[in-house]
Amino acid sequence: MHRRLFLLILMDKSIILPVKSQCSLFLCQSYKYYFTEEPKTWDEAQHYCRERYKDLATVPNMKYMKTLYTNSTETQGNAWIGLYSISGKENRRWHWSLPGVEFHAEEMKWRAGEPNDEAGYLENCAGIDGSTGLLDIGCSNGYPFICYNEQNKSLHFNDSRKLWREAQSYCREHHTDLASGAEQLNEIFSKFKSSDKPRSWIGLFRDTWRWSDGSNYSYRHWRDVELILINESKNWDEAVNYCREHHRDLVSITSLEQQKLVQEKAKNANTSHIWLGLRYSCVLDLWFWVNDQLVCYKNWANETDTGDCNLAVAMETGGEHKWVEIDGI
Ligand SMILES: [Ca+2]
Repeated sequence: MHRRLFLLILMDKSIILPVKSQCSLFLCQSYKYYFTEEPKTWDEAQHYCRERYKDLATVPNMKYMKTLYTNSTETQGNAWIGLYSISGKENRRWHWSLPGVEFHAEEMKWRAGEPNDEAGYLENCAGIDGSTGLLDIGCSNGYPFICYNEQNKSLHFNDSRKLWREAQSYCREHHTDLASGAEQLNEIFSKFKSSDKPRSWIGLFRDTWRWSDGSNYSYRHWRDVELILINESKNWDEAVNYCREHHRDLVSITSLEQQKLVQEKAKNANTSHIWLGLRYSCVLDLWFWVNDQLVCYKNWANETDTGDCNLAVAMETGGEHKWVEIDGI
């Protein structure tokens, strides 16, 4: 992580422990955030915070997320927080979406053979399938979902099909969160037994993200990536300029999940191909995404290593949505 950013968040953690209280550590911690406007890499920021305060900011739930927003209204830049990822699928950990609910592997009722990352694809979200049990599923599939409402301690089945992240956003907006924890899971199983409800998302997911201070909070609040199809004919350079001027950037695809999201959008194009943010650099002799990520996930129609300059990549808007190299951009 070497991107230089404008602003840095620091954290001071104090622990209030009423002697006779049975509150969990989760409820007994409070966080105070300090902002620093010195540009630093993430590693430098972590070192700085650990020397002067406690650590880079941990964000355990929506309440603290709002505190961060409130405290940063005078600044418009990005700021590091203490969340970092350890690469490698073996480093994934399961979490419940509802903050404060701890994941215990022994409470899971997986269907036989699950979780299995079927066919080698990463399946980082979980659903419930009839009364047979839980299964891991790729998060960019659309399924009905089950929300939990904290106010009246109730579960709500929703029949509309959404991606896992969309379902999570919906539940957080209209209820509290996706259904989470062993108690809710048992209630769901008993309800499924007496009905023919379809396969549905619950609030179980896994990722490789960790908090810098070592806490195990499951709270994630990723900005929704909005994919916008521009039905205008442009060359690759014009397309990049257009996207950066009017939106953020040309799309980058670094996983099968992202590929699926983009190809759904591509189906609505009125051309045979759409540009992707992938270009060949003669100077560096490699392909690079406009978001600086390396090309790990690939979906080439026929990758050729011609070494030609001025190559860019477009996705087929039909068929298997393969990537093709386009010369003379
Ligand atoms: Ca599976």
